[in-house]
Amino acid sequence: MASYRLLSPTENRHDVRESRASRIEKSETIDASGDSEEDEGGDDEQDRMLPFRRGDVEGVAAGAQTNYQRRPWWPVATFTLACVGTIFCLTWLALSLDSLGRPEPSDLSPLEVALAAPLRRPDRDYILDPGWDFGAPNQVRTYDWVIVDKEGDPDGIQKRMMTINGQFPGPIIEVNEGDVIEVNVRNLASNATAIHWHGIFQNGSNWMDGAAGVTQCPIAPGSSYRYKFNVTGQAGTYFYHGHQGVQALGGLVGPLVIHSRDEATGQPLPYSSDRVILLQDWYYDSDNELMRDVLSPGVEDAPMPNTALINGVNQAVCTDHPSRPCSAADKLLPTLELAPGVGHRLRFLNVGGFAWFQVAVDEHNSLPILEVDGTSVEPTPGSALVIAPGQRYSTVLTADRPGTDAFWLRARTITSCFVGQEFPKDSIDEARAIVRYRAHTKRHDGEEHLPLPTTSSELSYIQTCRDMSSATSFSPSPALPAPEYADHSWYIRANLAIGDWRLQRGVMNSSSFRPSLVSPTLHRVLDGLAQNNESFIQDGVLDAAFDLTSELVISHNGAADTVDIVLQNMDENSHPFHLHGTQMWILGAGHGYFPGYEALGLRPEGKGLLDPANSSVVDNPLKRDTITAEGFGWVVLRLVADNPGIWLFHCHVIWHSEAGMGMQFLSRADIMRQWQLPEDARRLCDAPEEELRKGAVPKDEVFFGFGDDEEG
Ligand SMILES: [Cu+2]
Repeated sequence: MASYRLLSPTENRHDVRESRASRIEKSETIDASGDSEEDEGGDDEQDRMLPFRRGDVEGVAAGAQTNYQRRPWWPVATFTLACVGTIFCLTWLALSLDSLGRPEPSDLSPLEVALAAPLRRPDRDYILDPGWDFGAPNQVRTYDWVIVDKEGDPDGIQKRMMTINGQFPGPIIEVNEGDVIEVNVRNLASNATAIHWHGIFQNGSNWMDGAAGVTQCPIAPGSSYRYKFNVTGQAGTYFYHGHQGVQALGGLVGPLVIHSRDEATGQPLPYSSDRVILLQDWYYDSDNELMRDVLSPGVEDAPMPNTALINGVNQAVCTDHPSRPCSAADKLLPTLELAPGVGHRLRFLNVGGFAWFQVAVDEHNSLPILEVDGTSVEPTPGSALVIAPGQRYSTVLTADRPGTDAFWLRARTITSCFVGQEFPKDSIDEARAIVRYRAHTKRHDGEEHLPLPTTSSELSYIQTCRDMSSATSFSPSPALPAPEYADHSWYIRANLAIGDWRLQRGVMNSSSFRPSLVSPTLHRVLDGLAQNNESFIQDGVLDAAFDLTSELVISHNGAADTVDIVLQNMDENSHPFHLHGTQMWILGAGHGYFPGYEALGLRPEGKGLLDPANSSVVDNPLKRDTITAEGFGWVVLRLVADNPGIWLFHCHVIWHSEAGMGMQFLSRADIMRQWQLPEDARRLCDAPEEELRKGAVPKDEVFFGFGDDEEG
């Protein structure tokens, strides 16, 4: 059992639990195998939570003995019991009468509750629990979500959104390493959906990965699905998002934090508070219409966002958008209230679909980094972050600047990532939040009207679009050495290409990914393996089992094959590539053509070190789940393909992934052939195809004929 050193006093724990009652419906302890059981250690646990209870009781008893030693004991005991009983009865009566006067939440349907909920989430919702029990027994953490369409105005301009429980962004999931996350999703929206848990390994639960058409059929409108998986062998900052079409853009996104067991004691940089900060680009037009437009014949540029949000908020300038319903008067910017003189952990997540962000806090030139996509790193000096869609960084900000107590936190979109494209004149390319030093934090969520910061930024605009690791050396801590020898090396070319009917599509080698929403890859693989179909068992490119023009699937059957991906970006745009289920070591990256393994200190095909005395390339390279391949550049990634399942590898720019810039890796078919797909996972596919396709990318055929007319 880990230590409880960071526990706050008992009453604080009580408050925290009360305020979180709506987040966590119930929890139960589990044993090491993940099975549920009754709370056997309950008494033991309570004793630890109330360390002074026994002593206090003994003290009272001793006092009583002194005062009443000449009287018989029973009248005192009877009187005390009578008093306690009366107080209990009166309290119960008062509570019952009080509740009679209020409408019971159960009188309202989940849809009504979600529609009535305020869209905006209070700032305090994204502060991690200060009384968190890092040593709690592993347990099932249960969340009930209703997905609803809702008119929202994150920055004042109204838009049709897709929300979880009527709020935006989604609720935080906060768990310990080894816990089980259970999310009951009830889809009351008009489009089908699937929820992907970005960065979660899903070891042994591939069908919970939430990639529509890859690991599951979408959850049709009106249907429900229970996601249940454990989070073992990983900790840090993650998120979840809709993985059908471009719906992650319209509100279906939220943070997920896994605490490591030694998080309270093992930090090289101390901090006194911990919170998540979600960054995202934001579009005013309908996401589905934008998707249809961008996939239409002759369209080559992705749509440019109208603005950017921090934790779901910004302030629009309504007069710039006379044709849109807008009221930004009540849009107070998010505020980070920080106790002065100490450090604060800020977990930045780029949950957007398109823009890279440069992030800094005015006048704070030190922003050391602790974590990169779930990998703990030696504290790495820095003053600003560059963060691609899908990436996360944890930093520690020390509230120690003299002179003033309010500063702007800025998240600025990096325009050099959009080659040849400009932001529209009326767009906002910088989202801001207020950093305020406050000794006695009163969290009134902006009810008080304090003066805004007057600080200015010294941040220079950057001219490149690369990951921070291209210029900064990150050292995972503890060290995570990569294998020296790769069993396979795959050369993958990624680009956007204009094909038939003048349709621009994302391409990997010669494949443009079209997921099958009615028959996900995982289901086909499991059926094929059950029938001993040889075409699913072979190693390498599965060209007999899949049509390579729409599904490039590469299989690794070895017990723990080491696999290299040499990713060559043949496009002027940068692409942030995300691999589901596994982290990747970055062995090298650069501009131009891949110079060959020798340039990295490795033998051809990655088969061992060139010089056995020099192993620096594999000693402790950064390991993460989302990396940027810069425009006309390359990266070499190494992974161990030991997680059984089918895993999507795709660009996290949503316009590119939905245009087909994705492929799949199949790992450990030998283990998968023993799997029995859960019935409820299979049942999602029973819905009619037109229901499953709601909110998905239109089929290419929809556009056929268009181009001919224009050209003819
Ligand atoms: Cu891309």
